Amino acid sequence: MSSNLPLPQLRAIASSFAILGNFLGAQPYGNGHINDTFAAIFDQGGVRVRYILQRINDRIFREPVKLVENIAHVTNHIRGKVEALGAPETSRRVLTLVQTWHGENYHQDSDGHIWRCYVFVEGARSYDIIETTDQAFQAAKAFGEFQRHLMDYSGPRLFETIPRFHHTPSRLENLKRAIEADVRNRASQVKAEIACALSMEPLAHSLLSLVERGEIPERITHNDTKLNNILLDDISGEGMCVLDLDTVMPGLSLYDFGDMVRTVTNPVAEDEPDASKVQVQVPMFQAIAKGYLEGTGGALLPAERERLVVAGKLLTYECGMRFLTDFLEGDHYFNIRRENHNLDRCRTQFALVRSLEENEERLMAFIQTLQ
Ligand code: ADP
Ligand code: GN1
Ligand code: MG
Repeated sequence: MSSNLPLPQLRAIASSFAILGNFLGAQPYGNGHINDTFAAIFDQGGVRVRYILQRINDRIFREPVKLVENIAHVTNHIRGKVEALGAPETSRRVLTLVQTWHGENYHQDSDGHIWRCYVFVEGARSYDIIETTDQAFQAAKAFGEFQRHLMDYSGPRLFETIPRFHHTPSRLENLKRAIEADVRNRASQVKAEIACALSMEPLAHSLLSLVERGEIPERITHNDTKLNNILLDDISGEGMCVLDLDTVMPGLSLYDFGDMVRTVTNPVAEDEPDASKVQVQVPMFQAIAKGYLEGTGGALLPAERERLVVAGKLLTYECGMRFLTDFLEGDHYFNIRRENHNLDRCRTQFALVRSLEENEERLMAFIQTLQ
């Protein structure tokens, strides 16, 4: 989601990037929760060509210039891989940063905010709710391939854009601090959600303890593999382009798989006000497990495969806690569009964790069939 900006301001920003032709207009675009995203249209020799303009959220990403440089390194590496594979339409398969007329990967506006510009990937779309198991498979396969492409990344060390991003025990500590401070006097309204979050504390340590024991490796991961961060081709349905590279940094493959479980197996929107509609879709889970294993091309260790279900529970729990914390703190992190928006989001997440627990044996039994 994006706030609106006056057209002359958007025109000035768009004109700082090395785009030929005439600026026709720009509109807020997409359903992201973090950055301000616009689709800008240019007339290039009689053809209307779109670009994505994004103002990076610098309350969340404190070093936006280093973040854009990360993205340049990652996209250059993946472009090399895609080209080596001989895949057609490279600029639809990896994000392409458009440079400014000065040859920079970003533009700084008069208020000091950092903007970037991407080639718009046409003929593909992102989904907030999945429709078919094939879409689930394709999305997971593409996120798996993304992970595989980064396994031999040897460019400059990537900057950690949000420290401890998936350190779930820290997320729980943040929640406890928010409950204690209760700056908006909201804690009494959410006693059940607080109790639920606290009762699941052991889950918070489930993957970190494996990393500490050296059982699962750190890799370069995406870390925000929600469904609307991938574009599926309109015609073939293939997972075309992985988006939202702001949190690409060292992490666990299981974080990427877990966030897909969170967003793909839920049959309703993340912000559905009636959490009783949340019920894990087992065939969707099966499709992403198959797709991710295929995309990663056999690179996942048995210790990782065994934790695919736990990862889903963990990432969903973590996200639910983050929404609850933001609700208690007055909604300053995630973009909201209505009262109690973060609370509705938190409730769907906790309902999904419960449903994953209820179906755990079935899901685990399916994973065994894949090994
Ligand atoms: P946020 O960090 O706020 O989630 P994203 O980078 O995910 O921002 O972008 C928001 C939305 O904009 C995406 O979900 C997608 O629909 C759309 N989008 C982003 N980049 C492109 C692109 N290069 N081509 C087409 N659509 C894009
Ligand atoms: C945010 O940027 P977006 O909308 O793709 C958030 C994710 C959350 C997600 C919940 C940088 O993702 O971590 O899981 O919302 N991104 C950041 O919908 O915090
Ligand atoms: Mg996004």
